[in-house]
Amino acid sequence: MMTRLTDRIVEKIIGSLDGTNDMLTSLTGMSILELACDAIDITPDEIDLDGIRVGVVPVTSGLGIIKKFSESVAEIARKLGMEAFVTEYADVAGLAEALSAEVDIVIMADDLKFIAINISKGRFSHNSFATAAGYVSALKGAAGGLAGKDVLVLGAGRVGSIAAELLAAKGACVTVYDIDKKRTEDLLCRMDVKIADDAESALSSHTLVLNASPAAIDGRSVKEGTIFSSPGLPFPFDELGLKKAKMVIHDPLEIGVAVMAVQSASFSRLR
Ligand code: 2YJ
Repeated sequence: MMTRLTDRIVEKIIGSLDGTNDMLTSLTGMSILELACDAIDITPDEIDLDGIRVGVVPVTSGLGIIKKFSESVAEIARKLGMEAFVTEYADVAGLAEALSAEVDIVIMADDLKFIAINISKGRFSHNSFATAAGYVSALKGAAGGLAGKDVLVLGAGRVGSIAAELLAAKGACVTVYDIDKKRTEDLLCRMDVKIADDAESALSSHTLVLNASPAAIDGRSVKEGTIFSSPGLPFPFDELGLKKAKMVIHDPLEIGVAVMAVQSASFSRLR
């Protein structure tokens, strides 16, 4: 299942970017730029974002345009030091407009894919990978490293399965839960992870959780002091869960877009 952002969620992003950056810095020890770089295994001084031009193209297909989505994406790119604008036209005309303006990166999303294309290199970044990598880095920062630590991944969809792989590569001992057993079996064939039988007991035995599931989290199962890195939408926590958690890292768009934009820039702008 893929969760679609709503007008209401996106509406608040632009005005709260500085707050999001402060929140991320205090929770993870990294600003959004540092976090995005860490997610692709570079440091900010290894990349030149100066003067990078980003065109964000609104897309009307499927369920159509989400109000302020493109403008939020552009604003996130600006916060990273890039020059970004939303094209006046949508769809193919918008893409042509961005290309005519000689942008370095085009960002666009329909209901299935959300990508950033590095025009000069013809390579593209996926929001699913970027979101997984960003939230794994955030968890690493918040937990003070992941090597040898037990981490629970909730949800083995696109983001969850990539996150499981990245966590295992960082030396974490990964347990995955998904209600769909076919998904977890697929993961087992591909990587060294444990599969949990039920979410409740898995939650009650973990204090590091990467939540990439759209399901609600019952606070009664949450272990006191848990750090949640939680891209999952809608916001899954109840009051009790929030009280017991030591930290909840969550945002609707910023981390994923920041990693996607920096990764796209890295294809042509590494120093
Ligand atoms: O241009 C627009 O305003 C819309 N076409 C944006 C659609 C945004 N797409 C989504 O929210 C989908 N869930 C895609 C996310 C896929 C990657 N994780």
